[in-house]
Amino acid sequence: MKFTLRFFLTLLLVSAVISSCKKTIQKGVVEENYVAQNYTKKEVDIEMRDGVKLHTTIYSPKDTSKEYPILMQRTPYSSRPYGEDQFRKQIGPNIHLMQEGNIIVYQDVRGRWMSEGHYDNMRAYIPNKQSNEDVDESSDTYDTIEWLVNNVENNNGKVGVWGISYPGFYATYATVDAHPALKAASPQACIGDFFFDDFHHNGAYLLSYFRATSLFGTPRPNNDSPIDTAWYTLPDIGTEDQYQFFLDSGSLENLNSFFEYETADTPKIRPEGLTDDFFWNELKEHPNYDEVWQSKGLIQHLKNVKSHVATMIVGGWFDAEDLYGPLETYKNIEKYNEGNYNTMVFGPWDHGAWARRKGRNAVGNYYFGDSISEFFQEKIETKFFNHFLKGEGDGNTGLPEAYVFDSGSKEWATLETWPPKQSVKKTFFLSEDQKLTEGHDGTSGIKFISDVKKPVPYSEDIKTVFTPRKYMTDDQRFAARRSDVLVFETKVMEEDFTLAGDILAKLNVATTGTAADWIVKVIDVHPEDVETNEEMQDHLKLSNYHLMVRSEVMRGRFRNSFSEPEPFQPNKKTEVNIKLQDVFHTIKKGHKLQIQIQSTWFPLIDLNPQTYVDNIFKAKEEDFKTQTHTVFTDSSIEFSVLEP
Ligand code: PG9
Repeated sequence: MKFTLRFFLTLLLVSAVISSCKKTIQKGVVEENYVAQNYTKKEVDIEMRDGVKLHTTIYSPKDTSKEYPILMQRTPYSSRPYGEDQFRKQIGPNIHLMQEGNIIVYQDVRGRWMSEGHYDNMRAYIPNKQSNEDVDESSDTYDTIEWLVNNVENNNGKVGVWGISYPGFYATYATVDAHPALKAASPQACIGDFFFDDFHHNGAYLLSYFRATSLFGTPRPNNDSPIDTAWYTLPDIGTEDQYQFFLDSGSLENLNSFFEYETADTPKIRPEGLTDDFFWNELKEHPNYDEVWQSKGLIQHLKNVKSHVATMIVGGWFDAEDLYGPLETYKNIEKYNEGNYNTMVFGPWDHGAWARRKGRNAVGNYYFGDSISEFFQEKIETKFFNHFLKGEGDGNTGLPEAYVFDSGSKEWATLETWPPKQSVKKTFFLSEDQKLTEGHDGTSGIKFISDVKKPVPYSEDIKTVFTPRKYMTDDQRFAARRSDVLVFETKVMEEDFTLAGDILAKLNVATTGTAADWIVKVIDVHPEDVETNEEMQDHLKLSNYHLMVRSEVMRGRFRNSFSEPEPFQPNKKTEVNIKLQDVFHTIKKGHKLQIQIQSTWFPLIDLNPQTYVDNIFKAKEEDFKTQTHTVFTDSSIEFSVLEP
């Protein structure tokens, strides 16, 4: 008898070990048709309060023995594949949440793909809705959740939303006038404001986004009807040398022809000066932070997020597309909604990298460590959603207020606040002998010629992009060796020096012209004796690598106001303050901290004519003039520093 029992128990133990190994293996890898095998799919057109129907795809676990929360993503990028017998390879925020079983929903937002209605980029929120015709992304989300919780079988009445980038914007929007069933929202790399995210940085137009414009501005054919295939094409500039192409193109007006779509079912008579691309028209007709852009900004509407919505804002320190958005979303929810569960996770990622599973985590040439994204997905993101959608939901997630990765020491930190309350301000001045010093030597001026015929490249790569990404960690030695890039650096650090929070460049400048852009780059200069990592481009080494940690531009005309631009007075010393987005980066002992200052950054941003014109999108050839700029040595850079 005893023997049999022991044998049986051993058998039980062995099978338990095998099945847990199987689960562990499964956890790491998505089997080919996992979704089709484990989920059913339905597609429905949900009617909004104004009668417009939004195309919605619902994946439900085949195991109907229990109830599940609903995890939803609203997107302008399509909920395809369309057809109830067509399945995505992976669904949900990550494979753990997919494999645990959740009802996963994707919805084409109003005016996109298979949904009815008309699209409006970053549709403005309507605060006091007067009728069912007053609709926005908040009301569309509310109406969608109302339908889902009342019509989807086996749902547990709790809804989570998530999304990266534009879908992140819609996830944030869901928290505004949130439906009572919404319990968890994770806006990730969420666009906050198109004047500071993506298409503009402090008013400078990102020319490097040029090819993305048609994705968001091409009218759908057949009078804007639902469509299940891509109706837009990205402009083909015919070369990988985007620097030369855009330099040769001259004024942005000369690019209009790329946005005249004969094939789309568009009005054959274009209004004077406009193109068929409604987004390109918006960009070029509204060069200032006017009512059009201000009304689209979402950050201003985060002052009354209901406490039943827990938020986890996620971003990447090296995200070239949306850095302002997630940081401002987290900070404003924190500031105006005391008592809400609101946390942030920022890692050493580029745009959306935290959702990928690549083993080695690197941004461009620079390696940060192994399985950082996988750690986030399993130990942070899954924990957050399970707690609020399947668990206690009392906020005791075991997660910190701020889960932040130090991109210099390459370690995670769990902090009680962000920025750290222990951070102090430390100011360095720019001295004539290219030093960053703690005191300043008077107010002499350092001059450089800003040549519109030879703007400073933002990257050495000969590559035409959809949107810029890799440059965020590129080596900056190529720029440091140009006479139109001013370089200032500290001595070799004798101990670790941790930057934690935002950076404020307080420049005193002058120009012989009447307009100028000012770019500041923060760089971690590596020592000679470091081993090169496998991601490094062949012509580079990690030895003496000038890692760009943060960078930002201020279009000088907006120095005092983003909505009321003003020219410079020639040769008049003028203050230009530039806030650089938060960093968490230790300049390690043996490294140096370097600042670079320049006035062109091409074609990341468009070329400033350096002559003041009302609208740079309509500048003429003769407006573009080489000028001499001056940076005075009473300019300073104020860092947020975490004292050891
Ligand atoms: N924020 C990203 C983007 C927006 C618009 C143009 C191109 C990129 C994104 O949604 O991925």
